[in-house]
Amino acid sequence: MTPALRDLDYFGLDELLAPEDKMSRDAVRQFVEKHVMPRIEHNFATESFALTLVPAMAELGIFGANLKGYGCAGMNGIAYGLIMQELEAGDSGLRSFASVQSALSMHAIYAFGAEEQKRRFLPEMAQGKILGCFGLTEPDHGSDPAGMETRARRDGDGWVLNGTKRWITNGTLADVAIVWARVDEGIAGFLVEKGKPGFSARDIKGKFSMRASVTSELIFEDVRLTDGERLPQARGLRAPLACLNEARYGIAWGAVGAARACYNCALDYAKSRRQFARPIGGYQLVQAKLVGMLTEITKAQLVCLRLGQLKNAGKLRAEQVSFAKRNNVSEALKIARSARDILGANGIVNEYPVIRHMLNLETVNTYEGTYDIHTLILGRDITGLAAFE
Ligand code: TGC
Ligand code: FAD
Repeated sequence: MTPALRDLDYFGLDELLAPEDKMSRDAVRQFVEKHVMPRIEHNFATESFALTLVPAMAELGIFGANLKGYGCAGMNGIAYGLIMQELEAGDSGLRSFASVQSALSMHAIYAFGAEEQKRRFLPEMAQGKILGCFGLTEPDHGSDPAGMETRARRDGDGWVLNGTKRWITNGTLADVAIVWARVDEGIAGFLVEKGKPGFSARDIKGKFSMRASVTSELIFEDVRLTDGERLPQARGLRAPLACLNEARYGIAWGAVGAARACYNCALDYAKSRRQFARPIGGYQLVQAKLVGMLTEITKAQLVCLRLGQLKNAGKLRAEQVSFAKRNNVSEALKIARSARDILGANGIVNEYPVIRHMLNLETVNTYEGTYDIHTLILGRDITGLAAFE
């Protein structure tokens, strides 16, 4: 097993997992070992996502994993979290691909679509034959999506869509974009299929983070849509924000995978690298760093497990998801930086996965609500006072 994918279970949490959840996790870990690790550095170097991975991911039930019916695997929240963790131990871009397909695009159709839309899209999305993307962010509206300028105007019994979405994962790969737009009554969601006249997408190049993931800009110029292309149950900003809860849940778990990969790598390195005639792992300062990593990973694992229990019981609050996303991602980022430091000069080359994870986690700390936005969400929850404006 590649060291980066090795398990870390200091508190014996495995004993608390159901056998079938562990089987799902182990199958995804093997997939990452066999199919992702041999090529991930190439994809990161060439700013590309390996679409050849998609059929095997579909076979493992990764797409729409926790949705019921429509050809989806119907996994519980803990199994879903565990597979996100394994994907992100490979690369955050791989987990992002799965998050956007499942938690954002499929979930939007599942929760807010008409029965006909669900039947048409979900089974093929579960098989990876239709890819989705989720367009909420705009060039001038990131943390504050309520200010969005993309607009759908009524035209007879249809709609005309105009606007730009930016920083959209899988934008040019997607067959269907879930697009959030202002309408007279508030915010609405639309299904915009590739090839629609007036709809174009182009990739954002030159990223230093998430290079093995496609990030795009979507442009809508007088795109004509029918009522059948609107998500009928999505009314107001609460609809896209509900989709974000699902994705943030997966990220909270996923970040632990990236952190674990960095820790494993730093531990092995510290035991074998000798300076001043001794392994550097024998020095107290290095041990303090490793113990700090172990502690934060273990705490994040405990947060995830409880998060999963609450989700399975239908009791999970959005603010608890914010707590977990904020904590686990920022701790994973600190762990990646610390691991990079332990590797010295070797910490900056792609012979080791650490610098790739570290750079990716800069994005993960920003998207799906920045660290500070989640601070404000929690601040509002405990004080009853909103500090966004
Ligand atoms: P606010 O007044 O708080 O809420 C508006 C309405 O929405 C409801 N609501 C939620 N519902 C479900 N889940 C949540 N998490 C919710 N948060 C709020 C709320 O009850 C209200 O409902 P109603 O019926 O009363 O109208 O809205 P606000 O404009 O003050 O904004 C609050 C804020 C700042 C927290 C929100 O805008 C926010 O979360 N901003 C961050 C934006 C963000 O996270 N964007 C992510 C884009 S997608 C992405 O990054 C994908 S990355 C790819 C990958 O996942 O891998
Ligand atoms: P801004 O909102 O401009 O924030 C800049 C800084 O200001 C941050 O530090 C922020 O915390 C701070 N700030 C903002 N408001 C406040 C406030 N009220 N108080 C204190 N501080 C504040 N979006 C999608 O819709 N779909 C996707 O698939 C998607 N994929 C992405 C993939 C990548 C690789 C990246 C980098 C982004 C992606 N995003 C996506 C966009 C992402 O969600 C946004 O970048 C994020 O929400 C932050 O918005 P912003 O970049 O405009 O930053």
